[in-house]
Parts: sequence; structure tokens; C-alpha cells
Amino acid sequence: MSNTERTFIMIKPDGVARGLIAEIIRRFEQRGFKLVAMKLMRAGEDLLQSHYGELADKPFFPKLVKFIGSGPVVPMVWEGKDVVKQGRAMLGQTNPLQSAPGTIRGDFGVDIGRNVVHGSDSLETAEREIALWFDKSELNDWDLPLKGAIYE
Ligand code: DAT
Ligand code: MG
Repeated sequence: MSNTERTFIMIKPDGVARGLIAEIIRRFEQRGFKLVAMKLMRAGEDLLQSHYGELADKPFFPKLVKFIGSGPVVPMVWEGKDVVKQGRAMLGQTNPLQSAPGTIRGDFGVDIGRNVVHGSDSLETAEREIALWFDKSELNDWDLPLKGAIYE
């Protein structure tokens, strides 16, 4: 398990609209993960079709792409030990109604189409999504000054 594992986390338009940007960043910072990249942007249809490509056959796909493109999102890259799996756990289940309190979706959502935040579901997906949303030059290599207080 590598301390430099990376995952792609994105605050969706509903999360941005509801003023949850700082709250979501806080949770990842507080856990000890390191922010490597972040921006605020409106995602175009091509990018979203490709991001959600696996779901292209699903009945909800057009609605999903339309909603995620409806307002600014905050794509981010977070780094740390087991961050892909831990990030998913911090998000909760896809359906907020099945998400435990304490998770982001369990604390801030009710409807599946307004589940506030996206997170990569595997190492492979994370790599693909990071490359899709960020140019290499946007990924910041830096040292967490408090690394020794987070990792043994
Ligand atoms: P997750 O975001 O938990 O990885 P997913 O990859 O299966 O879930 O789906 C991507 C998004 O699509 C999800 O966050 C919300 C939407 N979605 C998934 N299943 C849905 C459904 N049955 N009805 C409406 N929207 C759905
Ligand atoms: Mg997914």
C-alpha cells in the first residue's frame, strides 16, 4: 500500500451550489490526505461522456451528463495511503439514502441524482480520471510538512 496513491474526487454542481466545497475539502485535509490538484470549472459534454462512459447504456445517463454539466464542478486529486478506497468510504454509498451518517453523502444528500460528490472506484479508474481531468502540469508534487505526524 503506497503513501503516494492518488484518487480523483469531484464536487458536483449540487455540492458547489450548496456551499459544500470547503466542508468536503476539510474532511480530506483533516484525514491527513494531501491535495495535489484542484480547480473550478464547467465541464463540457465530451469530457462528461468520456468520464461517465461506462454508464452510457444506463437510462439515467443523459440526465446525469446534463446535470453534471449544468454548473461549475470542483475536480481534485488527493494523495495518501489507501486514498482510493478510503475516499469512497468517506463519500458513502451511491444512493445517499443508503449512506451512513458521517459520510459525505449520508450527511448532505437524499437523492441519488444529487449525491454531491464523485470519487474514483479503483486505482485504474483513478489513473484514468486524473489524466482525463488534469494536465500533468496541473499536478503539484509537494511535501506535506506534517508528514511525520500523519505517517509512522
Ligand atoms: P458512484 O458515483 O457511487 O461511483 P456510479 O458510478 O454507479 O456511482 O454512478 C455515477 C453517478 O450516476 C452516481 O453518482 C449518480 C448517478 N446514478 C447512478 N445510478 C443511478 C440511478 N439508478 N439513477 C439515477 N442516477 C444514478
Ligand atoms: Mg462511479
